Amino acid sequence: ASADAVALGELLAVAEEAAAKGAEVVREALDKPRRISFKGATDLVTETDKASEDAVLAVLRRHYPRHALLGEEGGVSGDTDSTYLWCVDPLDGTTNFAHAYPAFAVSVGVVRGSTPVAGCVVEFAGGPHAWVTRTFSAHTGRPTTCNGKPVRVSEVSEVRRSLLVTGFGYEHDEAWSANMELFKEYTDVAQGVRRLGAAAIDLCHLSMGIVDAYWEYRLKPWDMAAGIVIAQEAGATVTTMDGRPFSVFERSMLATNTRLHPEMLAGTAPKTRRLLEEGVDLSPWFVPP
Ligand code: 2AM
Ligand code: CA
Ligand code: CA
Ligand code: CA
Repeated sequence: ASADAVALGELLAVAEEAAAKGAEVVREALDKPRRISFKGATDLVTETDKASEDAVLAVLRRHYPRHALLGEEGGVSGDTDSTYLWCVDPLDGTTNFAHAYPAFAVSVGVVRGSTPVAGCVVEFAGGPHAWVTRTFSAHTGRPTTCNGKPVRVSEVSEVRRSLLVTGFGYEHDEAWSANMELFKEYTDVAQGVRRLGAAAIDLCHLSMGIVDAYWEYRLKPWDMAAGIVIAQEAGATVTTMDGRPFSVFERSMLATNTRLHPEMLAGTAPKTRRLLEEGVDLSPWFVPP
């Protein structure tokens, strides 16, 4: 176990170094005009997404030339037979970044099999005239930190006392519509439901107890890898939205402060099972060999 802990500590140090490099690129870009192009009608990408990914991947390749890498912008590279797969979201919350709305991040996570084992998220908060960053770090078996200090999920134990967060991807499909219904239902019963548009940040906010539960359909490994280990090591429970064990290749996620998990599942599971019965594809995004 101690040899494992050393390896995890090293993986985390590299995740932190890589995320910091990406964040430097993002920070510098904030002072310049942002040039936007479109992958789809509402699916934006900027030069900064790509520049940040290049900076992050350069650090990972230098330390681990034999590991597999998966970046949102560039896809898979490196040795796909490797035990480790790095999942990189070079700019999570691109739409927010494009508008200088303060909820975007650089997310670097490393997955063994289908389990995230270490990750770092650098969150940009504050907004114009007051940008600040928060760095969330975690590896399995060690408490999550934010800017070096331990963080913990909330102790809220009833949905009626909770602040929730969810997300909607750019595919406006059946799962998206089902989540619109869930959004409406939870708005009636929780103290509030937020939608920031940056999955990695939602998981970090869960880890520090400023939201109590988060769910979403259609997530990708790079959205979740770092955030999952950050949330779990701060006390969160993570499953699929129908209550099955979680893997980073699944396409629905329910992450809670643990106390809320049964009550939240009672809401998300029936709708998710109905989607599956209707033949909506919620199968894992990718199955590792
Ligand atoms: P991105 O900014 O890295 O593309 C899951 O909700 C992910 O989808 C988010 O983390 C965000 O990742 C992206 N996303 C959120 N809202 C979106 C929107 N309206 N259009 C496109 N992508 C969105
Ligand atoms: Ca994107
Ligand atoms: Ca993302
Ligand atoms: Ca992104």
